[in-house]
Amino acid sequence: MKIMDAQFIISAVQPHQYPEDALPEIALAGRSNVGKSSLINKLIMRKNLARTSSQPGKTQQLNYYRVNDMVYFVDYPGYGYAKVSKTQREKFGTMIETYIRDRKQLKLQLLVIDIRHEPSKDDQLMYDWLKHYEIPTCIVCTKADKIPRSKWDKHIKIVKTTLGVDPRDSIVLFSSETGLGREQLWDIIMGTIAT
Ligand SMILES: Nc1nc2c(ncn2[C@@H]2O[C@H](COP(=O)(O)OP(=O)(O)OP(=O)(O)O)[C@@H](O)[C@H]2O)c(=O)[nH]1
Ligand SMILES: [Mg+2]
Repeated sequence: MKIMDAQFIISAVQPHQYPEDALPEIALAGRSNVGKSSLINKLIMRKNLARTSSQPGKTQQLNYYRVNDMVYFVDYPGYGYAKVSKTQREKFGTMIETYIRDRKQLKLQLLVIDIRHEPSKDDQLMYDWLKHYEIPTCIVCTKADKIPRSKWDKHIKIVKTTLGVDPRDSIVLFSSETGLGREQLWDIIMGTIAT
């Protein structure tokens, strides 16, 4: 994918702030620090457009990035960060669930998982929500560079069984360090946008 243009658009707190031009949206969910922002930066070949976290758990908005006047990436706040208060957690839950349920432009959800670890309870809850609302999902197992190649298959199997991945959903092995999986993920994204 050739990136001609990539821009940060808005940190949206309320649905009325979401863009109104009806471009397809690809959203990213995952635990705090799993590598969502790094993944966006890698996809769009910009080192630092999506802010990678110095303060985990701080982002409580939906961050919109527009690429090639063609698609938005929507970066969710990371979940599972211990220091976030219960009230904040509930606010987060409501915001995300509303977005997933109501946002017609949401064409594909990327659920980002650290390949090294078994998916958490929050990951499972998120995946169950997505399937409840029938959102096409791609599981992205990132930080692949952190384990030897010989272990990739075994770890992917653990992710698959723990989440109970729907056979219609794809799984991509990714690394924001090496760029592994970048083209494959773009192909999946373009495939969903086209339909
Ligand atoms: N080795 C390696 N490190 C990665 C990879 N992806 C992300 N990281 C590192 O992991 C840390 C967290 O990455 P972020 O992209 O900020 O994670 P995030 O999911 O956006 O975090 P929140 O915004 O807090 O939810 C950073 O130090 C990244 O450099 C990867 O594929 N490989
Ligand atoms: Mg981030």
